[in-house]
Amino acid sequence: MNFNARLLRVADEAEARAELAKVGCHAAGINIMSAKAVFRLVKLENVPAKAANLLKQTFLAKGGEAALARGTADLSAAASDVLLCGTLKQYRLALAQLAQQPWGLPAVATAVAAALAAAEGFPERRYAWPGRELAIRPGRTVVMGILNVTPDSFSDGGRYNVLDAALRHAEEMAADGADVIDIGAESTRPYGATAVSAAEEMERLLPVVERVLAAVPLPVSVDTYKAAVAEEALKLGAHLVNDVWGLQRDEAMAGVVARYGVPVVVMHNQEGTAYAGDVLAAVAAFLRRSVGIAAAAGVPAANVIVDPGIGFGKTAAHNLAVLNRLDELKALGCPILLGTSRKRFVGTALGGLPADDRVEGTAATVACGIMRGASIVRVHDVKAMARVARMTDAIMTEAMDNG
Ligand code: HH2
Repeated sequence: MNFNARLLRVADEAEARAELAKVGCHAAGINIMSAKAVFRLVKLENVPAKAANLLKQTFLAKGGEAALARGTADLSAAASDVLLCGTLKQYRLALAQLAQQPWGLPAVATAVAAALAAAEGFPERRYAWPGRELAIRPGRTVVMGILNVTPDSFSDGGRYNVLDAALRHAEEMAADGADVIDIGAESTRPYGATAVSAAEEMERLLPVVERVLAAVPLPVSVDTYKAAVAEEALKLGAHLVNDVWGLQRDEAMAGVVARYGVPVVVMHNQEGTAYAGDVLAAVAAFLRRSVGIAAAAGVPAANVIVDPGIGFGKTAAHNLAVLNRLDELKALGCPILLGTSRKRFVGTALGGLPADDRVEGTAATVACGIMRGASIVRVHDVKAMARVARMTDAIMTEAMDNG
């Protein structure tokens, strides 16, 4: 007899409960054991040494662990990053105690509890407008189709042709399985993009927004970081704002989003590709700031979607790290949007393929991104990527009917 020993992977407590049920545990047993079946590592930055030491004692007492930098125990270091290790059960016991301790530990407990809760998934979101809706939920990835109205995106010249081509493209994406259309009029490409004025951006964007809203029964998102442009598009009836500067470029943007009560994508961005430390830590810190700016302006938490900004202020290696570790951003408690479509790092990873030959590479990023926690994928090749998304959803849910 070899007992057929296998290693199981459980992503969260719900999956642990399912495995306990398969063993045949009693319902009461499942309640007792599920939190012991999920192990988590939580990283904290810059915890003052006294607090870090007490954190370590508390976690050790519960059978967990807290790894600290050398020099923390003898207080020769002022502060330490901390790697907390434990089962959910050990966290619950430790956090209950930290809540009653000094030196800022209650705030540590609150932050850790929030990150752990977020890792269990965000509540399903359903945005509804007359005649259109958008649901963001586990197991059914949202496909956002890209509609560019930069002068070079449709090469056949005059204004009527540009509008007409844009409209046909939007209709085609809707027929191909897009759930939302993202319309942008300023190329945000980090290499060789020219900034346009708000007036020029509006002139390109608004007629297309208007026509698409009238002809395509899908929610429309506007890709702009300028509050004035977003506001004019929202007045026309656009449904979402996609800000590639995470509400941190134009300080009027958060107020506009709050006033119109629309969902907003906040994307990480920076000038240059230098990071003082870990790229994911920087992306998470930036997005946390964006979430805070949204909250302070009165945007409900349920209207915020985060995006790591693949290709923005990142080298090819950074992009791969962000994609492979995308699930770290779940700690923010928001759905994650991923924009990898045809981007340069895909071409680079495949030996230098041009933008029009990156569809398979993009497919790999979409599948892996969904498996790592993306809820929305922003893509050019809607027909192909909707299939990739539906297939990945089917695998992730072990179900064929995710519509
Ligand atoms: N990428 C681009 C533009 N807008 N918005 C979000 N939220 N996330 C992104 O990753 C993102 C975005 C840039 O993509 P690029 O390939 O430069 O142009 P486009 O995709 O507009 O054709």
